[in-house]
Amino acid sequence: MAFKKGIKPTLYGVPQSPFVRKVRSFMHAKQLPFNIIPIMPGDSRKTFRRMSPFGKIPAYREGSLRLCDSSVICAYLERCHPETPLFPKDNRNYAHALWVEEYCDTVVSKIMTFRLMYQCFLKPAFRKIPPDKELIEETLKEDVPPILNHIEDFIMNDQEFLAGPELSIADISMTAHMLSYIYSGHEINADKWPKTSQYIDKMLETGPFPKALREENYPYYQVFLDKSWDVPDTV
Ligand SMILES: N[C@@H](CCC(=O)N[C@@H](CS)C(=O)NCC(=O)O)C(=O)O
Repeated sequence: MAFKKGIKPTLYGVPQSPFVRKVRSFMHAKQLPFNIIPIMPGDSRKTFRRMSPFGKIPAYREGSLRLCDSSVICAYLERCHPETPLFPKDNRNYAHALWVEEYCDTVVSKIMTFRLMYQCFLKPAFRKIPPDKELIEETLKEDVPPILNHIEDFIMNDQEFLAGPELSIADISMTAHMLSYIYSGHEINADKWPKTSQYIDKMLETGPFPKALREENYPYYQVFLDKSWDVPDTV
């Protein structure tokens, strides 16, 4: 589906960000073409700040339209391109999908991205600072299990998707954010969380995700992970 007046939108943000991944996957699921400019979070350039005043990624530009926030961008795209719906039609499924999206954008991202992926991958790879192993251990013990228990409860035994019979924003948000856990070098324990482990594995192989993962050179990050634990104790 083409955009009005032939305008191809541009998405700003490094593709490994879960929030950028969420929008990329959403756009791939709708088969919408777009350019991507891999800007880092916090970029202070004026042109970027006009789209994203707080410097967060993603930002989105379509002609004179400037947007930020993954949820806003996805909601906008759903209105403009309803042909492949990604927000459930059924009212209850719709409300549930919004809740899953909100849970992922707040709780899952806080622990999986801003804590674990930052400590295990981003900090050692890009800032050359060793990870805080105590914090990682504590997070894995205290914070990760309640999240995985919660996700396990989200997944109904007989259902392929999280909010109704079709792929929706709930699946896109969940998969996009749970990738951060994998980026941090950890696996979902299939003995403890069998439905979650199976669900994420399946999601990564289907729908918009294979294309989204190719775009971010997945699993190239492992090169950095392996090195990270050997980084010397200096900045
Ligand atoms: N609510 C925003 C959150 C986006 C977000 O926090 N992105 C992170 C990168 S994963 C960021 O840009 N952080 C930079 C900062 O907080 O200054 C969304 O849904 O897009």
